[in-house]
Amino acid sequence: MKNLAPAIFPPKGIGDAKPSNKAVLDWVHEIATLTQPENIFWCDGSERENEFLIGESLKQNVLIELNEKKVPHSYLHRSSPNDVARVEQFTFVCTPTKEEAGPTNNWADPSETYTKLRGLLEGAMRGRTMFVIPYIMGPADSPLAKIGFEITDSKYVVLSLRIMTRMGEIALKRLGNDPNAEWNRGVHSLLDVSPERRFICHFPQDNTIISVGSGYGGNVLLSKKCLALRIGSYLARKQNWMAEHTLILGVESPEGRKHYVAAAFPSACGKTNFAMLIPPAHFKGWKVTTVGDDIGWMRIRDGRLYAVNPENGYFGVVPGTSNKSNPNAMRSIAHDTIYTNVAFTDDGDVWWEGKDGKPPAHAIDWRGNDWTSQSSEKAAHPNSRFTTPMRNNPALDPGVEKGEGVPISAIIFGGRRSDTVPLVYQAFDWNHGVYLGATMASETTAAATGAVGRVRRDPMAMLPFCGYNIGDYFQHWLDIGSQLTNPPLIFNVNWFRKSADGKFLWPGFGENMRVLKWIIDRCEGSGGGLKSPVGWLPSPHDLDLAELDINHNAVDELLCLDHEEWKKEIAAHKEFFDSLGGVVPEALQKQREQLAAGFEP
Ligand code: OXD
Ligand code: MN
Repeated sequence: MKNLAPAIFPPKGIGDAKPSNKAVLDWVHEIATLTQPENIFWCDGSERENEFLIGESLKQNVLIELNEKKVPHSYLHRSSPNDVARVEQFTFVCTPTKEEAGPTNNWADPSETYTKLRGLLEGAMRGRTMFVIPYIMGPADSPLAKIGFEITDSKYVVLSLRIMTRMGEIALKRLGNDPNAEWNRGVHSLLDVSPERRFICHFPQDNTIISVGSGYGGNVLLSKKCLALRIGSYLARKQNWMAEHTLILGVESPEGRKHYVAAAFPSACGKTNFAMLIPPAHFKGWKVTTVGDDIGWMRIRDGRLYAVNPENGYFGVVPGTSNKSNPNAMRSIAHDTIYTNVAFTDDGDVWWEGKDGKPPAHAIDWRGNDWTSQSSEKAAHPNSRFTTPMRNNPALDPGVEKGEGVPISAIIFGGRRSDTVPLVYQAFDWNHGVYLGATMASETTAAATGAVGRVRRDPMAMLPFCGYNIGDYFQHWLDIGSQLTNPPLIFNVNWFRKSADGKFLWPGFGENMRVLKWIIDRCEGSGGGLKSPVGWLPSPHDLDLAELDINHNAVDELLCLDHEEWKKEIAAHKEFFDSLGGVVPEALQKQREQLAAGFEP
C-alpha cells in the first residue's frame, strides 16, 4: 500500500531534535519498545526537515508534486479509498465509567482498550520510521496554549501537522524539563489501513490519544478533533474554560468599530466560508477577518469571553470552493498547500466539483483512475480537503497571535435545515442561548462516514467532539454563563432554508454579511427585533437588504415561524432530551417548557 512506505534515513542534522524532558523520553521509549520501528525521527519543524520529508514523500508516492507554475509548492495526496472521512462509529471515549463518557459517546473500558491497542501496535512500525512531533496548540505565550506530542509512522501526518500546528522546537522550548508539565500523548499508526483495525481512542484522564488504522486527517492529525476538541473539552471543564467547534471572525465597521464573533456550525456547513466572508459591494468599508475556521478555545477575562484559535492552518473541504463562494480560500490554497483526494489534471493542476471554469476534459480522479468530463463519478471526493497555513489567508486577523485572545461579542449557532428554522434569531439571554445550542440540528454531510442529509441533533456542533458526558457539558455552559458579567449575545442562523419547490431561499456566502450586520447591530444595541416564542426575530426592514436581488416573499418565508413545524420541532427537542436518559440540566428542561408554552393557543 502506497502510504505504508519503508523507513527513511535522514542525513546528519535532520531528525535529531530529541527533547530533553525525561517524561517525554520515557514515553517515546515505551512506544518504540512496543512498535519496534526501524528508526526514530525527532522532528524540529525546520524548513530543511520539511524539504527532506517532502522529497522522501515524493519518492515513495505519498505525495504527487503539482505544477509549480499553477500551484507553487503544493502537493496531492491520495488516501486509501476506504479511508476518506472521520469514523464516528470507531471513535471512543475511554473514561473509567460509562457515565463519564455519557449517552452521546461510544464508551470503551480504558484498561481493556489499552490492552487491545497494545496488541495492535505490537511491532506495528517494524521496517518503518517512527516520527516524534512536538507541537503547541494556541499562540505559544497564551495562557490557553497546550502542548502535544504525536508519535506517528506517517510522513503525511508530519507534513500536515507542520501546517496545522506550531510545530517543533517552539513546543520543546515551551515544555521545558518539568517532569510534571501537562502535555498530551498522541500515538498514531497506519497499521494496514484496514477499516477492521481502525480505532480512534481518547483517554481524557490520561491526556492520551491512540489512533490506529487510518490515514484520514480528521482521524490522525491528533491535534485537531482529538486534542483540541475531545480532550480539550474535558480539560476545559476541569480548568474552567471552553473548547468549542467554532470559527472566530472579526468584523470591523467603516468607522473602525470592531467585534469578534464565534460561530459553531457542524462539519462541512460553511464555517470556513463564513470565517473568510467578503462583504458585498453595498457594505463598503466593512471588513471581515479570520481568527480561526474550525476551533475556538475561550476563557473568562474581566467578565467576558476571550478566544484563541488553537490551530495554525486550515483543513477545509475543497468541493464547492471557488472564487464565487470563497475568494479568500481560493487565494489561501493557491500555493504551499497539501490537497487530499482531489482530481489531478493532465497539466499537473488540481480540480474539484464546483471549482471555477470548465471541468477538464480528462483528469485522474481521487482514486487514481482515469476520469473524463462525461464520467458519472465525482472527480474529487466530496470530503476532499486542503491543508494550508493560516498565514496564506489574505483576510487573516491581526489579533490571531494574541495570547490573551480576542473578546467575543456574539456566539452563533447554526446548521443545515431545509425547513422550520428562520434565517436568524437571537436568544433572550445566556441560558436560552445554551438551549438553542443544545437543541440545534443539522442535515448530515460527507465529513463523517454514514448517510448524508439526515437531520440529526448536534448540540453546539459538538456531538462528535464532546469528550465527556453531554449533560455535564450543558451544565458547564450554564456555569460559564453565570461567571460572565458581559456575556456574548447568542444567535441561531440557518442559511439553508428551502422553498416548497426545494430551492434555497437565501443566497448565502458573502450575502451572509447582511445577517452578520444585524447581529453586530444587536450587540451595539441598535438593531431592531420582534419578540417571538423562539427569540428575537428581525423583521424584513431590520435587515439591510439593499442592492440584494431577493423577493419579498422569500424574505418573509426566511423569517417566518410555521407553528405546525415548530410543534414538531419542540417534540423533537423533547425526544432528544429524553434520549439522553436524564442528564439534561433542569434549567434547559425549563427552557423547553417555556418554548412550548409560547406556541400554546
Ligand atoms: C473537520 C470536521 O474536519 O469537522 O473540521 O470534520
Ligand atoms: Mn470541524
